[in-house]
Amino acid sequence: MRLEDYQPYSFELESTDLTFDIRADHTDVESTTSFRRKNDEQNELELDGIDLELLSIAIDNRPLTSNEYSVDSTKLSIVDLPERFKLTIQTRIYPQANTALEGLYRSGDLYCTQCEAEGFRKITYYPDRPDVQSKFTTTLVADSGQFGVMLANGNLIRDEITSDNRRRVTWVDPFNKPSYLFALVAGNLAVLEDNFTTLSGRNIALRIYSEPHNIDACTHAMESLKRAMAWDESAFGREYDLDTFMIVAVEDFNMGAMENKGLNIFNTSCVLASPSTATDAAYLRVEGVVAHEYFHNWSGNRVTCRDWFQLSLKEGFTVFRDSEFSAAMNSRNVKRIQDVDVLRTAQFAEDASPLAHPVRPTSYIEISNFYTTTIYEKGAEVVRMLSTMLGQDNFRSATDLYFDRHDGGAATTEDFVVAMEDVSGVNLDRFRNWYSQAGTPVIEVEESRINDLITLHLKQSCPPSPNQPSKSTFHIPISIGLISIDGQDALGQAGAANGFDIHVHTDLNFENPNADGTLAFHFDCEETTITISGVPPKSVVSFLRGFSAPVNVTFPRSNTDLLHLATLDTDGFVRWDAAQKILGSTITTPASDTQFAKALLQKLSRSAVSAADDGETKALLASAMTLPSTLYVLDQNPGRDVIELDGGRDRLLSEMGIALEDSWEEIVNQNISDSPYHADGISIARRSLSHLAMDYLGAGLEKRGPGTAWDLYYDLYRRCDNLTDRLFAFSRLLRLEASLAEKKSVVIQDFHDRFNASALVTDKWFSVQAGCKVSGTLPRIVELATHPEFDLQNPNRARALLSTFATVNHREFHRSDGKSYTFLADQILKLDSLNPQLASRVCIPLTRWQRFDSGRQERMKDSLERIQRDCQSKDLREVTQKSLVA
Ligand code: 0A1
Ligand code: ZN
Repeated sequence: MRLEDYQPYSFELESTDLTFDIRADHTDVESTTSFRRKNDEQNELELDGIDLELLSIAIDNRPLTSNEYSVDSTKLSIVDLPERFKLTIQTRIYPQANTALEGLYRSGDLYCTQCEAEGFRKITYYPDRPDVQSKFTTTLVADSGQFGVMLANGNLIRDEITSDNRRRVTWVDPFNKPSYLFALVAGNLAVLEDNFTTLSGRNIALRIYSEPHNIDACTHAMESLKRAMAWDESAFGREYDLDTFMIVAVEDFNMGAMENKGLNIFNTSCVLASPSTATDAAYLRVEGVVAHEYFHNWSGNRVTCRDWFQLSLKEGFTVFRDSEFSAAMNSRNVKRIQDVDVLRTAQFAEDASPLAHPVRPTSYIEISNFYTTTIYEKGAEVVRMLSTMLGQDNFRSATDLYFDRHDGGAATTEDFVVAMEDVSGVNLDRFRNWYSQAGTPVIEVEESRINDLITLHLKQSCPPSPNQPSKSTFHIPISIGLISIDGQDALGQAGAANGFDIHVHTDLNFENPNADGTLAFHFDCEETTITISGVPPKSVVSFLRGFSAPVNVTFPRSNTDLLHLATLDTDGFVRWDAAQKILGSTITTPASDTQFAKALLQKLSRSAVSAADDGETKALLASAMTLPSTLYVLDQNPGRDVIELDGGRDRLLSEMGIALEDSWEEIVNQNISDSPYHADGISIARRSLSHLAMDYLGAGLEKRGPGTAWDLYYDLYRRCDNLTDRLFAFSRLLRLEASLAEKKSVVIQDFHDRFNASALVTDKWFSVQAGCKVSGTLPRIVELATHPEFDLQNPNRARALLSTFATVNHREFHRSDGKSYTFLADQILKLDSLNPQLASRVCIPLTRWQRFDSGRQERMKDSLERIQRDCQSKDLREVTQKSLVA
């Protein structure tokens, strides 16, 4: 599929009536659609359809004979049509045999749908594209005893028992929508009900459905939903439009959740939360995903995408919105750091890989492969840069204009940018390159200093990416501050207020939007110079505040300057980033050179000991003291031996564990809590701080004598009342000395038996073992893949074992004999025949082969080649083919 081939559809759809007759071994679907031809020249109707049994087809109630239409494995076409006509098609489908979880499928006893991006064509023949919209009426007919709950988009208008004792319900959705937003659900479900009064005083009924035994775990999702609804009104002026909003939790789901109009369908992992079955991270994720799907009602549903090349129009914007929401509900700095961490490890890696693609791609083979971190997370960064450049008020006016202009329509990323330009008057020509060019730009900074004059020389470039050997200049917003010797902001209004008289000279346009000492520069040329005069001695430049653009910065600077920033900068991101730099370079350099890491951790851990009981402060300290991930360090040093780096990381952990033992102990004692579990900011921050300190402490103890850390973790494991602590303790116990094997298997069994009733915690049981980075664990992973509770058909379970193994367990996944790659390839090929979308996602870690040393590269490619040769789906074929080209 190519962006340049886009053609509008030749017909308009006035209405779509669907009837689903659900039977034990098949479902019959009847669809009646009213078409109107848009112009006289085009008179061939093309409909999409895959894996359908066509039972009948009629135009204006007259059945067609087989020579009046043509049908192949993906399309149905009819020619010579009147200007207006009603098309009725009957198809038969087999939801119980649908393991791809696309279209209508069964999850346990429940029937549900997943239609984004192109699943509707597995239900009936239809123009399955986002720019074709219609009003849907949906009727479900099914056994009345078996299906207490029968739902579809919109409002329920009829619910009756038929003469043959079947239940028949009809739902009408008054809004136009594309087929990808269609949904139905039928099953025996419990419901949690609540309501919300909108800004204009309308009362909305809120319902969350789950399996009866999980319904108590839905309250956190419900509270999150109400907060999201209120926030979208105040932050973006967006009000909900239907009378009911429903969420259904299902156990088998390929992604996190789906924004179907008025009837969101969620992976249970993104709805359910109770202290003993969900971690702190899960509580935050539920809040974020509930908000994300809800926000799609405007950024996605009311204004949708013209074609799938525009996917980031809804996804990037909606991720930006949910991230702002989470920042407002929790801590802004902590959320920013988490987002940047994900972006720099996952998205930067994608951008540097053979699968790199622009935020607005120009071609694809299988659209499911494009639900990527580039479309989502980099897309959100692009929207964030626009909001930074326009400032809060103009950005809000521009989103208002965008919603207003395109309400009920299908838009492009260009429409979004034009709305931003129209409101602000800022020229965004070079900014558009963020949508069209792949790759992470690099900014090289050189600083020189003569007396009170600082000169910053800036140069931008962008490495080549597939089909894009050379790049044009980006328009990059760069936020800069200056931190004085005693930690004061010395630039801009804050600088003036603090008694500094500093001047900035540059050809770049720049703004001084807030009084916080941060200047925002528009870096839209290849090279430039910024000079700052009147700088007091020993002040340090604070660069790329708030991570103002998704770029790689090379800025050679002394550890002394980094230490200054890590401990004194007023910008949370820069503080964290400077700490990561010191710790990261210590991991890659010989063990003797730990003095700056030690000085840093000493200062930060002391601050933690004396910190007020404040969630934000504690959480920020915990992230600043967390060692950078092995893969992030590897990406800064491509080609290095990943296991060596992982070992370097562990060594630093144990060395610092010993060196600062007293502080760690004190942090643990201060932050471990005996009061009942709460997922509020301060409690979450205390847990992360205490886990961090226990990591250092435990690593130090282990170094002194094998097995000595057992009691530290086992004590927590035994007495905690929540999954966050228990999972932490469980995972650390498994990492300890091999001589503890017997004790470990007792704990493994104990964890298993305690939580066997919860599928989500059993997933964790698999993932902790899969992620256990002890050499020689592959046989255990292989054993788990044949465990009776392992199930390749359940995406959560498959990911818990396979994706965790491939992304977390560097030590064993990257063993040098390549046996783990072979194991993963075997599993991917098995998965391919069941669920191609999932198989292709599980394959991603192998496609990142370029970041590893040459030996591993060869073995990873061997596995990719075998997958390419033996795979069935175009999903996997696209991913393996593209990743092997480079
Ligand atoms: N639009 C959803 C993501 C999603 C995409 C594809 C799916 O099935 C293949 C399911 C969900 C979101 O962004 O939340
Ligand atoms: Zn989304």
